[in-house]
Amino acid sequence: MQPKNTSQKLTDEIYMSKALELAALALGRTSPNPVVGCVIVKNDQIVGKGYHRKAGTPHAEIHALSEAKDQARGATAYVTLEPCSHFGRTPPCSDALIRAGVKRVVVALKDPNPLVAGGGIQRLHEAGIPVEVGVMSHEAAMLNEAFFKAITTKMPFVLYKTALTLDGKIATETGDSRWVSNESSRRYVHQLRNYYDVILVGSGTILRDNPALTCRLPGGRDPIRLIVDGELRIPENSQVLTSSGESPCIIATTKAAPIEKLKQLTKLENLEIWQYDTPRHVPVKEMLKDLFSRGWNSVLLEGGGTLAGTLIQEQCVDKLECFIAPKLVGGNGPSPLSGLHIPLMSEAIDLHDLQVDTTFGDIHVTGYLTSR
Ligand code: AOF
Ligand code: ZN
Repeated sequence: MQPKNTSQKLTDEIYMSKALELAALALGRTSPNPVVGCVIVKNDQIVGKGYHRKAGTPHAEIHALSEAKDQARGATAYVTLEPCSHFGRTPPCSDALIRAGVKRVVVALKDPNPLVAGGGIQRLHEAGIPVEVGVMSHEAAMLNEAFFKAITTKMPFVLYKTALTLDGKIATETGDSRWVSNESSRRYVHQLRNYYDVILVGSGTILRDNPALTCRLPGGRDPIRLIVDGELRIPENSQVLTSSGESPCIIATTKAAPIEKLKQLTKLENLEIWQYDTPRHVPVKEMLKDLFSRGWNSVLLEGGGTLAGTLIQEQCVDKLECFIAPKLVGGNGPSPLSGLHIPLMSEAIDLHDLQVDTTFGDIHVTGYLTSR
C-alpha cells in the first residue's frame, strides 16, 4: 500500500487537473482577471464544479459552491488560484467557502494581486480550515502567465509568434511569404488568436500581406487588432479596416500622421486611433502600458521583423513561439528580427525554458526571453 501522504498527493493532483481543465475553458475571455477553475469533492465524488467566465461575473468558487449546494459542507475545495479575500466587483470567495462549511482547501498558487496576496489563505486559516498551497503550481502558473506578468508589472505579457524557413527567412527575396509554415501550424496560430486579448502587427505587415487578423476557428473569438503605424500608411481598404471583425481595431500612430488621412480614418466605425506625441516612431512601451490600462493582459505579436526587433530591444517581449519550416529559400529575404541589432554573438539574447516539438509538422520552438 502507498503511504497515505503519497496517495493524498495523487488524489489532490487528479482533482486539481480537473480544476485546471475547467479554468482553461475561459482562456482569452476573462481579462483583466485570471482564468480560475474550482471543483468541490466529497467522499471521492465531484459534487460541484465551476470556472470564472468573464470579469465582473461570479468567481469559480461561487459557481462550484452553487452546484454543490449542501454537499459542500465537510467537502474539499480545489481551486487553481488562492480564493480572494477582497470586495472587488464580487464579494470574497474565501468567505463563501467558510460559510459553505468546506473542511479543507487545496490551492495551486497564491494570488499575486496585491489586494489578495495571501489574504484569502489567511482568512481560511483563521476560520480553522487547513489550506494546502502549491499543488500543480507550475501548470497553474503557465495557464495564467499573462495575468501574473500584468498584475505584477502593469505591462501586458507579449508573445512573439513567427514562422521562418530553416535558413531563417520569413519570406523569399521577392517578398513571397505564403506560406512558410504548414496548415496545422497555421491552425494552431488561430488558437493563439482565440486566447490572446490583442493581436499586434506593424503597418509593413498590413501593406505587404493585407491580413484580416481575425480568429477563424469555430467557436473562436477575435482579438483586439492593434496596428503600429507611425506615419499612418495603412490603406483605407485594408482588410483589418473593412472586414467586420467582432472586436475593434486600433491604430497607434504619431505626430507624423497626415491630417487628411487622420480625418478620413476617424470616420470609420469600429476603429480607434491612438496618436502619440512623438515625431515618427510609436513609443511602444507607453502603448503597451495603455493596453494594460484598458484591461488587456496579453498581446500576440505577429510581426513584422522591424516591430518585433524594436519590442525585443525595449525588453517588452516575454515569450517566443517559432515555427521553423523544413524549407530553404536562400537569398536576401527578410528575417524575423530585422529590427534587432546585436553586434556581438556574446551579447545575443538567450532563451530559457526551451521546448521543442514537431507536433505540427514544422519544428516548433517555444522559449522565454531572458531579461537583460
Ligand atoms: C478567485 N476566484 O475565479 C477569480 C479570482 O473584480 P473581481 O471581484 O472580479 O476580482 C478580481 C480579482 O480576483 C482578480 O484580479 C484576481 O486577483 C481574483 N480572481 N479570484 O477567488 C476567481 N477570477
Ligand atoms: Zn473570488
